[in-house]
Amino acid sequence: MSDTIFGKIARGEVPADVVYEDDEVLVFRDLGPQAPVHLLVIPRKPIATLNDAQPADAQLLGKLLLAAAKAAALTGIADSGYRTVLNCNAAGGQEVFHLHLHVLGGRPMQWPPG
Ligand code: DGP
Repeated sequence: MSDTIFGKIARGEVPADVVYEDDEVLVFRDLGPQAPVHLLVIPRKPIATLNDAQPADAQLLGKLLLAAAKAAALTGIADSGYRTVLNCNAAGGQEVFHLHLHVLGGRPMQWPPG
């Protein structure tokens, strides 16, 4: 896959407001927040879309969810509640082709999403 802005953030080449990181996962605040708390959870490993994830990535995908919950707790939205969103490809609304989970909280969420 080609490099993306999230690849640069993962490598520390572009700054981000990081709220959690470990060897495999990075969580930082979205530049254009759609809620009072809007986080992005990315694997350091570049995977373009969910369609590109392989069975060997299963543990890493689980770690993204665990990191989302940890970051929700760290930013104070775990108990009130939050939404995770994973956009895949054009019709799914994906703009950055480095797999990422959105974590949105700090306000009530509507259903269905647009
Ligand atoms: P998606 O549409 O699912 O690919 O979401 C991409 C998100 O990434 C979008 O909410 C805006 C955010 N974003 C784009 N560029 C940057 C950036 O350079 N830094 C940060 N923190 N967020 C970015």
